[in-house]
Amino acid sequence: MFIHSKDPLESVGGTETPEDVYLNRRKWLRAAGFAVGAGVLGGGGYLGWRSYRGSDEAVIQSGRSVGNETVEIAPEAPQLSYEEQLLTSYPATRDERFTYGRYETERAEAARYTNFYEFSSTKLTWRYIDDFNPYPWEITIDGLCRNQTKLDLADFQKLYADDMVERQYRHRCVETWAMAVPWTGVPLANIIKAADPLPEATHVRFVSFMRPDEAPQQQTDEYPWPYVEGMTLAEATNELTLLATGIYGQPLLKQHGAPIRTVVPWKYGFKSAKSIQRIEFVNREPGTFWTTLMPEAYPFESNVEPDVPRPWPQNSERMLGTGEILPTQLYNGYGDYVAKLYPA
Ligand SMILES: Nc1nc2c(c(=O)[nH]1)N[C@H]1C(S)=C(S)[C@@H](COP(=O)(O)O)O[C@H]1N2
Ligand SMILES: [Mo]
Repeated sequence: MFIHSKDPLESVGGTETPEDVYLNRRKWLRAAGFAVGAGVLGGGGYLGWRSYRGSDEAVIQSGRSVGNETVEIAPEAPQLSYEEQLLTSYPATRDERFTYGRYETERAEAARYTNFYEFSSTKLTWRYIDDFNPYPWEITIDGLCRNQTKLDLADFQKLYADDMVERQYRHRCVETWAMAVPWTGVPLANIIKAADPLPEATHVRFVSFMRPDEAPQQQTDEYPWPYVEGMTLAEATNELTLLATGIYGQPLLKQHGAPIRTVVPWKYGFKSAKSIQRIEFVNREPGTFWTTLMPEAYPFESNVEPDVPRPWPQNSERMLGTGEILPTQLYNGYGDYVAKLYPA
């Protein structure tokens, strides 16, 4: 029997129900290692928002009145901390077009069974992730595009505040486990549009971080670090593809790929790279982490296809938590959105 040394949700986050958004925010900040409350803010300075003494919620409301109460702004109030700036994006509006068609996976079940090879090749990556410090974070968008940029994550969230959505998606790992979880993020198509790719750009390449000091498995050369993934430009701009910063209405737990990752729900899970630092437009199919390691099992395209063994059978899947076995659907059930990308 395995004895857990701590709660997987502790690696950032809490166990509250959605009603406790206020508490959630405080807990997330604490779990992320940040003191909560007035006087400990600062270090931000990106947005010039003001905070109030004694009310995080007021901080999040950024200078407007809260409920019926008018709250006074302290004259020299400190600015929002970096993490508090990130929290202002939650919760995002739910995109009601997407439903699971099955039970939502419990937050703790998803959090304690994750693939994140930078930290461990077991599923208990939350036990190996304490040294990972994803804040602050910069993301570079470059390669074959007209508007190359380097964006701080808090600035990114501010820039795309109106595009942030919550979507309930099914997730299918090639190992045949599956889950159904709500992601918060921005459709990648919006970011690609802003980058304005050149006509010769055919693919998008996603590069995760390289920090051997924080990620134990990056100290070995068993794997081709950093983790790299890729998609065609058409796949990357499909409306399903998200650049996600959150899960279950909160910023991503570290083990889910904090602070920013892709979510590509019609492909096997490994196509959704975690903790991305660079998005690059290229003019050929890029080499990827898993294709480099095992090309037969993990070809570049890797759509969910129940009739194609990879190399083990892929026609059924096991839900995290409940253990329920369900039949696997072509494109993970997202054919209405993506079948057009793959004409027979
Ligand atoms: N950087 C990085 N991204 C990664 C992985 C990884 O090991 N490293 N594992 C992938 C695999 S195999 C899956 S199934 C999903 C799992 O996402 P989750 O752990 O948040 O459920 O992340 C993918 N993204
Ligand atoms: Mo996976």
